[in-house]
Amino acid sequence: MDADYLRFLPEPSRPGFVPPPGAVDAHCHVFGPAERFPFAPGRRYTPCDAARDELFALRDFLGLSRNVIVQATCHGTDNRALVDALVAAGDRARGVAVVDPDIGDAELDGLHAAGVRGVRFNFVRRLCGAVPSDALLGIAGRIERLGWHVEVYFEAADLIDLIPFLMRIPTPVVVDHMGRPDVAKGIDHPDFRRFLTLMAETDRTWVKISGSERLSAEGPPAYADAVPFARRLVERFPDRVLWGTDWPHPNMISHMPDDGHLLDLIPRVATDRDGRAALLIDNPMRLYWS
Ligand code: 0GY
Repeated sequence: MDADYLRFLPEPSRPGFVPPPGAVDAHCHVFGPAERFPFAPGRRYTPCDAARDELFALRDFLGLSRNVIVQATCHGTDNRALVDALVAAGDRARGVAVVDPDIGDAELDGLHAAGVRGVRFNFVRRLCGAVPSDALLGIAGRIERLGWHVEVYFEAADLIDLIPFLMRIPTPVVVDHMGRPDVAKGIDHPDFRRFLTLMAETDRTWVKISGSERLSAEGPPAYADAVPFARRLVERFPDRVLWGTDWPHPNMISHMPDDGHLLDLIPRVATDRDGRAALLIDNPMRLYWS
């Protein structure tokens, strides 16, 4: 089966930035291997195999300690590859699953035992079909007892329509990839300001400082046009930001990012030691491990 886009770099460069001990990559995926964990029949893209042991090798190479593995659309609601990775990682990984609205409590309990701590709702139209909001709210209500959160992925221009829905979610909400701003529009564009307002007004909203490589038009290695967005979020909401590589970078067509370069963005977006400790350790440990 051929993948639709580039394979991840097997040998990223060694970053100049040395993460503090205990640092968490809070957004990454495992894909397949397809022979063992087939991709979803209705998927919108076919990824390259990116197995758990390759993820763990990257974690160790970059000097990171833990992973948060997020279910991606290409595996649909079949969380077996995710669970396999979580079990293999032991306490060094947590997961975010995608589940069907009619999932039973026993299955949710099983996911919890494996290390799942959240469910993901995806509103990016090119990636998956829409699920009715009542069904999603039903899931959100059912996971509350487990102390889980909801992770949401959307494009910045769609936030305005999603806000009433987000307000009805009873759990913490984690927003992927900085709310996917259009960086060409600049940091003062109303779409990004709307997201900052949401963050300011709802202290249960968290954000992933990830995806600079997909948002940037200027490209590698500096991704200079995406950095101000990340820095603004880190400066304004130091205790609700999480950082992740997004390895193995699904759907990256322009180029395949070097994870060493992505690590070197960290001191540019979190410019002091306390901010980096919050971003890389304290915040993810509080959300996923407590
Ligand atoms: C994208 C990127 C991603 C895809 C997914 O669930 C997914 O398929 O998350 C990503 O990992 O950031 O926008 O195509």
